[in-house]
Amino acid sequence: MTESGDETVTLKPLDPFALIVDFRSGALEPHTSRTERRVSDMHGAYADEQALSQLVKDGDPLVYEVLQYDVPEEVGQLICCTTVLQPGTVGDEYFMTKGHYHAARDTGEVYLGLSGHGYLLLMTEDGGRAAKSMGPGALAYVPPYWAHRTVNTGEEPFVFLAVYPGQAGHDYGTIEKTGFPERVLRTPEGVVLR
Ligand code: PAN
Ligand code: ZN
Repeated sequence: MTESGDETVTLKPLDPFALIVDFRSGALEPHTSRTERRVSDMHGAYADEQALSQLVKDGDPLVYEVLQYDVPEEVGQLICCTTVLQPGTVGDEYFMTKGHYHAARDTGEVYLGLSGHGYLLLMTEDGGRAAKSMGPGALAYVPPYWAHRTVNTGEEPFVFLAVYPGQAGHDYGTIEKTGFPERVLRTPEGVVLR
């Protein structure tokens, strides 16, 4: 138990652990949770809703999965997880994550690219925007207050590790309303951010 001012924070004991991350596949062993998002989970995220509906009819492919070894969602804890984002497009827009603000806005995050290539898109509620190219070894810092989404612009899975504070939580609703300022498109000239 630690005390700071009037606040008392109680941490449940958690034994140290070491996991094995396969950089190529993103496999995390052991893991205690796996979240998957298929095209049908992404309604509203892509500009081309018709292309999305067609993909759902054609087998509803997997867009991404998140593997995690759960720890308590509390101040002081750090959540570690891998994301495996598949290659593909909806219309001309590359496969991407839903994207979110942290519910606790004053929490940041670190991403480390493990394999494949893509972009990390970021934005703030007062108009800030950024896009960082991601590949193996790229370490990206998501400051507090920045929403974040990843996009796979390659031909193979884009895999990255994320580490963020236990109390962060995820606010998806705000992004569902506002979207991100940039879309990442496959064009005959190559990858375009528009
Ligand atoms: C990441 C993301 C993960 C999936 O672990 O949660 O890449 O993206 P969405 O949560 O936007 O669907 C992270 O940023 N955690 O905070
Ligand atoms: Zn996050």
